[in-house]
Amino acid sequence: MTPVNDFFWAMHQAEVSSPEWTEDLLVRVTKVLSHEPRLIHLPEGPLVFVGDTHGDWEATKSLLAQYWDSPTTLVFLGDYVDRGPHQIENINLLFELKCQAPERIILLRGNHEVKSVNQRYGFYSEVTDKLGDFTEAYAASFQELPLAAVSSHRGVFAVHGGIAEGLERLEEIEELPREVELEHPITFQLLWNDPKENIQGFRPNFRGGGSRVFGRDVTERFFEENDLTLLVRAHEVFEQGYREFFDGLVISLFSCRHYGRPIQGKVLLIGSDGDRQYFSV
Ligand SMILES: [Mn+2]
Repeated sequence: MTPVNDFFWAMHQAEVSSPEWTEDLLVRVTKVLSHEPRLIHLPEGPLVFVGDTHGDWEATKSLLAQYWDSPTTLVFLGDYVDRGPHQIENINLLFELKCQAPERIILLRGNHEVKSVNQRYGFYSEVTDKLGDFTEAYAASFQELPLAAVSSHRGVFAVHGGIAEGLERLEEIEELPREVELEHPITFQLLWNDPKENIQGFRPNFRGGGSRVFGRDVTERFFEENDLTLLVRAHEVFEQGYREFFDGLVISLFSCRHYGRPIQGKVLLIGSDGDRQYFSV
């Protein structure tokens, strides 16, 4: 395990969200993320997958207290900011850990790690009010976040939204550009699409903007083409913190504890041998 200093356990809200610290942090994390591939290959040890946290800093701290000292790799599926009560604290804490132990914690990009979305859903006003002129620096760091992860020996694919129409092979993700906005249609779908029961193929999604819902048939075809058995994704709120689609081929996670109403946030632990367990946040 990578030792981590006591910094974040003792950290107070004022420190984690100070302009001085943020300025230095965003330079450091942007550099670290710029060296990561677009598709992360996960190690063979246990994996903890975390869904949307949306500014629930307390949930993130609780997860870290539970799992940081265990031999797991933490895979966060995106949507760290917007909506919740402590967005700056949440993203800054995760970014600091990414700098300290880049192999231990994987931060995938969600559809809320995007400038135009942050302008609409609260993050930019929180940044401007509390920190000052940091919106461009956050946007520069967000465009470096990897898009997806794969555990080859377990056949697990992880991405914020889901599979994308037009994407045949996982390796194609490695060539997707680093963009402030999600202009590439495959990138956009990876971060915005949703699974849907009882449909065939890809269909238009009510979320708009070129997003789609995908059915079981195209999921199975993508799995076969890429030697996969499971898709772990986030992006949708469920009261119990998770939902399984297509008889367990797709697992959707939501890991913050409120969304205008109380939610039972969940994370998913997948062991080295592929066994799965849900835990409360
Ligand atoms: Mn989302």
